[in-house]
Amino acid sequence: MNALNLRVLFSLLSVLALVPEAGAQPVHFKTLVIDQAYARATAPGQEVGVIYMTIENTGKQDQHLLTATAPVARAVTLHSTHMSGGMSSMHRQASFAIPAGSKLELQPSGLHLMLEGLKKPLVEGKQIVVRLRFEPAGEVEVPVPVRSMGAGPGMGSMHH
Ligand SMILES: [Cu+2]
Repeated sequence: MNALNLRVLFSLLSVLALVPEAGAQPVHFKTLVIDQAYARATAPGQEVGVIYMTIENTGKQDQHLLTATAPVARAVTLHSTHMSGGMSSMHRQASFAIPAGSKLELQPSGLHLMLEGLKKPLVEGKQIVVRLRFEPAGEVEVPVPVRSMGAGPGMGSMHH
């Protein structure tokens, strides 16, 4: 390989090295496709954070998300959101079902993963990791980019 080819190779590598920082790359795990993962940035001292994503089950077998963990939080819980009388409230779920051939969307005002006991604030532009345990697929790590607090309903109006 001559010097010119090496230079082309290195410039390609530096472009590729930037890709993970863009985040939200789909994660393919067995028959599951996990996409559009992101966490909401948190204010200093805020103890809870939230993660959204889509989970598609392309297989012929139903899957269930049973538990999740993240190094950045003491615990990660599965939540649903309910509206009543203009107030939203969240309820802990034992699992999220992803039936064969379906796509589950975790999104604001809906299902989400709750980060509890944050060890440090979630900073916009950074990336955290969450580990998901599916039955029967098993465990997979998903990179989760942190986005600004701005969009969507704030955590301030939510109550457990
Ligand atoms: Cu919640």
